[in-house]
Amino acid sequence: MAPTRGFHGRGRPDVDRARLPPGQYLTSDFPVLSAGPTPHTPLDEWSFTIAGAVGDPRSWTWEELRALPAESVRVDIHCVTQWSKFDTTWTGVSVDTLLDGAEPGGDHVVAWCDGGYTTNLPLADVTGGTAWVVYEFGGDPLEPQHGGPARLLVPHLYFWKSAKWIRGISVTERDEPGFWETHGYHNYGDPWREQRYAGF
Ligand SMILES: Nc1nc2c(c(=O)[nH]1)N[C@H]1C(S)=C(S)[C@@H](COP(=O)(O)O)O[C@H]1N2
Ligand SMILES: [Mo]
Repeated sequence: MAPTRGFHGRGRPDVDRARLPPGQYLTSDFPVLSAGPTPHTPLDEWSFTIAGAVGDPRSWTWEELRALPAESVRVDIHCVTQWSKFDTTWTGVSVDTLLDGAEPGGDHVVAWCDGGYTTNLPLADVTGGTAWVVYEFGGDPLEPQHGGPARLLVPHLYFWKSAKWIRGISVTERDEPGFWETHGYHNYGDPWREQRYAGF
């Protein structure tokens, strides 16, 4: 009789360990990590702005953002507190689409949010099909606790870079560390290099 491989032993043999960055464990939950209360900006007061060091700043209302070409992606996400979640599905607008025609005049960006949270990234890490402003998770509107109405999604970096309640992206000529980056987290945050904290 052929043994049934894997499903009765310890561990999670159905999981592709190669997709799990060092020091991470897999969860099927979706933990909520917020440094402050969940903001509730009415959609008719909401806008999204590309500004800072750009030749042509631009802004969209909620309706206008929703009318932009949307993309759906399936990605793994990795939190610095060591949980990873595989195969999360999101829908939103590529940052490439938002930056199209804005003429960035710097190599860095700061994402800013309702509630005051900020996070900094190299421009190269939000362009080239690597980042989205998403408003759906798992086919449903993004829940407020997870960043709804819209959040940044930058799945190749630790999840603190995926700013919830995002309202805009400022292009900057100099790298300007954001909230967690000035509170001891690594400036870049590559989960595959375990760039969790500054100085490590
Ligand atoms: N505006 C805002 N965005 C944020 C945060 C926050 O506190 N405020 N926390 C960050 C951190 S540390 C993580 S791990 C993820 C958590 O997202 P989740 O609550 O949807 O799991 O959001 C990131 N984006
Ligand atoms: Mo986090």
